[in-house]
Amino acid sequence: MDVYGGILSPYVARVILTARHKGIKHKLKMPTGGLKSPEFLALNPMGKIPTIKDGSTVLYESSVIVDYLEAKYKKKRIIPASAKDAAKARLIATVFSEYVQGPTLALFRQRDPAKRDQKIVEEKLAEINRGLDVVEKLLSGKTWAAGAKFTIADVYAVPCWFFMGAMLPSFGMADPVGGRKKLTKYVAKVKKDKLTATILAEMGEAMKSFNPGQR
Ligand SMILES: N[C@@H](CCC(=O)N[C@@H](CS)C(=O)NCC(=O)O)C(=O)O
Repeated sequence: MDVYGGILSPYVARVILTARHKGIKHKLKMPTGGLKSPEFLALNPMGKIPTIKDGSTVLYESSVIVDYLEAKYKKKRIIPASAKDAAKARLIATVFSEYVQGPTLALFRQRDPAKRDQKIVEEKLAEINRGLDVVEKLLSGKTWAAGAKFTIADVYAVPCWFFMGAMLPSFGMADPVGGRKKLTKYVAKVKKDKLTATILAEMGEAMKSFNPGQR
């Protein structure tokens, strides 16, 4: 399977975490002509990453790709079997994505302290804190986000955590975990586990050479 994208994208990281967890052979690469080249637009009319090519199957949108991989590769499932547990895992994933990652990435436009709109910054930080309070209620308090097993909740939470850790301290949120007990335990697990620690390190490396000012 070809995965088009770079590891720094949280959406690409979801796909890579799923593929690695399931042991799916894949190659991660940026589209040679760029995201808006006619060749790449023929694969993904949105011109975004991640996009995958798996034999004759071409797909885009990280949530769709993750669902496809889960349906195709039945081993090491990331969606729990029971309706209730599956919904719980998806709920944690959605809260991370919509209510924590969304406002975290929105702060990216405010990264220059000289041009920063402090009102927007405060609004986004408050949104993130409200999202994290919900996360704290939903977290299992066990090994992984939704329970004893790695699930879709972790696939969404880990890239989100990367951006929180990388960005929020420069906005005055020195410790995004903020004393939340289950989140503290969860972040420690994610930093220690081989699969998740590896992707966090890779995203960190990619961040070092990312220079948006040059784009
Ligand atoms: N909803 C999409 C979002 C993908 C997305 O926004 N990817 C960014 C990289 S982080 C991208 O390709 N941006 C390039 C562009 O929009 O032109 C998904 O979940 O896959």
